[in-house]
Amino acid sequence: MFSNSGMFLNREVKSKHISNKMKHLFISSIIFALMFALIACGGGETAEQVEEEVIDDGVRTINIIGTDDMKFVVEPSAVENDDRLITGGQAGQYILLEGIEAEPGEELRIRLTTISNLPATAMAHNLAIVELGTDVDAFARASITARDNEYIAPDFEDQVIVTTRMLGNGETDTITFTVPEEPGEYDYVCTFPGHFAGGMVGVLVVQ
Ligand SMILES: [Cu+2]
Repeated sequence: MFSNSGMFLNREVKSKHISNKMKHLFISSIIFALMFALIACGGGETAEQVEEEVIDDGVRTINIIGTDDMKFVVEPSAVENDDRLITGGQAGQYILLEGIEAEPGEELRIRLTTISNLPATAMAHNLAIVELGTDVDAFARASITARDNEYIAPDFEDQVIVTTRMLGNGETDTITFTVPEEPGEYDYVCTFPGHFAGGMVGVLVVQ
């Protein structure tokens, strides 16, 4: 009983202390806002605005994650924000990404991140988009022995439109490129050994 009432007392004292603190914060924030307004009136951009411009340059950006299930996936929010993603249902907390629709000549940015519990020697991902008509199965098979070339078979290099680096857990690579003008279905694939066979593949639909 005694300890209970003690606790209540303590809480009351505490809340008074907090409300004083809040008042102080409130006044401080008004002063801060006034100062900020004065600075803003002086013209020029704030650091925050400049940073935003660098990140948000208008280029459509797709954040893709490579998983230990050997799948390309995206966050559910990415699907909500971009109706040109072709998806294939739930993959744990993510959505399976089966393809990307794009306009001919569109500027596109793909940011691939690997999330894995395994070392990079056992689990790494890339995303390589190839020309129309490429035998993607042959490309993937030939790339198995191309470890020194980030698992991109040299014989197929001229058929690769663009590729990310090979990425281990926690690594990210961003590629920005111009979508081909010729409409069609361009395959993209992860060339880490076994991953194409495991379903790490998709299609860039240009139309
Ligand atoms: Cu992979």
